[in-house]
Amino acid sequence: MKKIYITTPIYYVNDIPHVGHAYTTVAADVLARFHRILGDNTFFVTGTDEHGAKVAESAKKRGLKPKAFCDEVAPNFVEAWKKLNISYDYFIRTTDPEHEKIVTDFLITLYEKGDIYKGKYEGLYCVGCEKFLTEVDLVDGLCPFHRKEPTKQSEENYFFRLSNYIETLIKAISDPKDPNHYKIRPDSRFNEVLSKLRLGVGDISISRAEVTWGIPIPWDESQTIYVWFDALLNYYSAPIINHRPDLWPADLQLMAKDILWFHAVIWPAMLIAAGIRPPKEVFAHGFFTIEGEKMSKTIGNVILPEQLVEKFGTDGTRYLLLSEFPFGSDGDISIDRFIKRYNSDLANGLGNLIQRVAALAEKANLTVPAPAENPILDLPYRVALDELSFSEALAYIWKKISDADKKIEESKPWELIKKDPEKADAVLDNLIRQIREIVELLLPFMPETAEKLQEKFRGPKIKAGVPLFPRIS
Ligand code: ME8
Repeated sequence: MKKIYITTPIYYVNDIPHVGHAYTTVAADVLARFHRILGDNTFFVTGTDEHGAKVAESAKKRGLKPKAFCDEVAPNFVEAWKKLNISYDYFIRTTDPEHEKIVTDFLITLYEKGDIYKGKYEGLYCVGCEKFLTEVDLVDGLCPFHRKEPTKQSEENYFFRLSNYIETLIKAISDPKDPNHYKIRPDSRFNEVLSKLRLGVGDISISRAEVTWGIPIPWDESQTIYVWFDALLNYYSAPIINHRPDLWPADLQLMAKDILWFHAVIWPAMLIAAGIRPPKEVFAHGFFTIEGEKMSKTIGNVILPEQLVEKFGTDGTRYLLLSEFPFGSDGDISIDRFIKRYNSDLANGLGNLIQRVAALAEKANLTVPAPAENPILDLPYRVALDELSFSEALAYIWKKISDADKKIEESKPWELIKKDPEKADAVLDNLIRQIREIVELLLPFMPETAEKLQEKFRGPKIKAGVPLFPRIS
């Protein structure tokens, strides 16, 4: 049985779950559901990133102790994922004591190997990013992501000898035969990482003297572990906490391009340093804007998953998020375009086909045989999903929908019902088989809808029922 362990980033717990988080999480969910259908041993993890300066600041603003604050807000993510029907196997929180213990032990391993040393750090820190920036990163003196001036920080920190691993990493990403080989996809991102590695990379600070909200450095309690060092290890802790260490290495780690460097360079280097195999693949999808603007609280254009679910339903939202633009690319979304696409693809396309065929089958009083037990998913669809080309997999399904529509137009079963009932039955029987195929392919993307349709078209008698996707404005 093939194993597949899929992860999303663990999102900063202080943030409100928004459509950006939903994008990655829905994508991961589609893959997890697809692999479960294929019969693979699937494990899907998401969760929340709960330590560090940013979370501590938010807790202070709310007048709460950091842990109490995290306990209050972490359920926001659990709730959001429930609304989107996310089928994660485990939700990890970095304040879980088991995770904290794994992080501490991991750090001790690197320390004992001589990969950690004390040094002085001076640099520009952006709390929004939870990372040091260089002058090159700044735009007009500001962090380009958070549009804030970074603060100057100078302190004694512990460093990880990342620079020692650059050659190892270059070999690991370039040579499929390397024992530490891992893929970075899409290719453009691979090239980006490779050229940056070739330019040379310095060591990184992995502790903080100023930040108290974090896991203490075991041999020096005046410092806490840098939030990213702690957070990345969630991927490794989750299987151990679940008593399934055999799930490691992760097979597919999803994120957006904003945090690719942490996942494609720092994370594998940490693992290789500890003698652990890196994940098999990291995939960075694009960033989307909202009507051409970066999504931000300041601009006030943040879209929340529940707003979308309220308007388009759970499955409508899942469909719209993944069909809008190719997964690896940057894109733009807008509610207006979502409405148009909903009406054209879901109300007219899928909804209309279902309604027409079901109504005709009812009218013809058709009897259909039970569907086959083990449907076979078409090859082009499987290839598209293996490539994480969600929009292509969906386009493949929608091509089948329009083919079925054409078939109805050509054969005019509503006329045949009177003129030639036997032929009408044959045509409708065929259409129902096509719909069943479409429904199988929809399962990972629109699970609730697909299950309802499986029920509706199971036979022996089919009823028209109510439309699934009434038009909206
Ligand atoms: O970075 N377009 O968490 P985070 C596409 N805690 N994806 C988007 C997006 C957008 N406009 N906005 C957010 C962190 N995302 C760390 C991760 S992992 C060990 C620690 C998604 O809450 C995308 O997946 O800032 C991005 O990588 C992630 O949210 C960042 O989430």
